[in-house]
Amino acid sequence: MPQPYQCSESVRAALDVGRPVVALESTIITHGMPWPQNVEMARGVEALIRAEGAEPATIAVLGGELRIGLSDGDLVALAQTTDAMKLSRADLAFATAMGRTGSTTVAATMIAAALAGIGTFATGGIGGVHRGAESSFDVSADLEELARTPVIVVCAGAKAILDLHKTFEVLETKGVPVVGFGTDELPSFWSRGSGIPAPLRLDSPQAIAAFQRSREAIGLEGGMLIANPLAPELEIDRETVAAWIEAALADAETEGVRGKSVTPFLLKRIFELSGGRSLEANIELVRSNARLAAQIAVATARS
Ligand code: PSU
Ligand code: MN
Repeated sequence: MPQPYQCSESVRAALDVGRPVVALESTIITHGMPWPQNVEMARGVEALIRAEGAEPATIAVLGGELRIGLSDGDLVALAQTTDAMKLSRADLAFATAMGRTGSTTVAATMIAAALAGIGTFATGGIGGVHRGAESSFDVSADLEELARTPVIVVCAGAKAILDLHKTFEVLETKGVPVVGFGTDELPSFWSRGSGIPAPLRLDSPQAIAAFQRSREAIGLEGGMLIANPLAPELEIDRETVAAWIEAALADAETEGVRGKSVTPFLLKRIFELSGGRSLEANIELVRSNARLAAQIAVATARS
C-alpha cells in the first residue's frame, strides 16, 4: 500500500530529523472565517509557528490527496473554495477515495497528524456537545477523537455556542485531560472565563510536554486538551457574547439548520451580529494558540 498521505517537503524534512512540527486544521479556513481574513489568518499563524522554531503543517484533502503541509498557493486556493467538504472521522476517507477537496475538522486533523507522527496541534475551539443535545444528539466527533488519538490539542476552550458543562462532562467521562494553561478557570473561546473550573492547571510548555510523556509511559491512549485563554485586552466579555449567541441560535432554529452546518452557521451569524468583532477575537485566539502549540512542540522535541 502506498502511504495514504503526502507531506510537503518542509514538513517531511522537519519530521525526518525530529524537528518540532505543529499541525493546523483547515475547517477554520473554509467554514470558520470569511475570505480574505481566512487566508491572512492561515499565513499569519504559519509565520508565528516558524518564529517559535517549529514547522507548521496545515492539513487538508486536495483533489483526493491527504496533504500535510500546504504551499502558499494551496492555502490561497483552499481559502477561496466555496464547496469544500467539512471532513471528520466519518468522511475523511470518502474524500480521498472520491477525489474530493475538503477541509479537516479537529477530529480529522488529529487523525492525519497522528498518522504522520505529529503530536501537537493548534486550533481555535474544539467541537463539543451542542445546546439541546438531549433531544438533537448533536455531539461533535472531536470529543471521541480526543479520547483515542494521541495528539495535544491547544485551543481556547470549546466554543461558547455549545453547552460547555456537558462538553467538559463528556471529556471527563472519556478520560481526556483538560488543562487550563496559566488559569484555574476554563476559557470560553471569545471570553477568558466560563464559570467552569479547569480540572487541571499547568503553567509552562515544559510541564505540558512532561505530562504527555507520563501519559504515554503509563500507556494511556488519547490526546489532551490545553485550554489557553485569550489575553485580557483582547477578550470580549461574556454578557456581550451571550447576547450574540442567543440571537444566532434563534436564527438557526428559525432556519432549521441541522448537523454539520450548525457550527459554520452560528459562527457566521455571530460575525455579522458583532460587526466583525467576534472574528477579530477569533483570529487573535488562534494566533495565541499557535504560539503556545509551537512552544509545546519545541519542549517535546527537546525532552
Ligand atoms: N473553531 C473555529 N472555527 C471552526 C471550528 C473550530 O474557530 O470552524 C471547526 C473545527 O474544525 C471543529 C469543528 O472541529 O468546527 C466542529 O464541528 P462539529 O461541531 O460539526 O463537529
Ligand atoms: Mn455536530
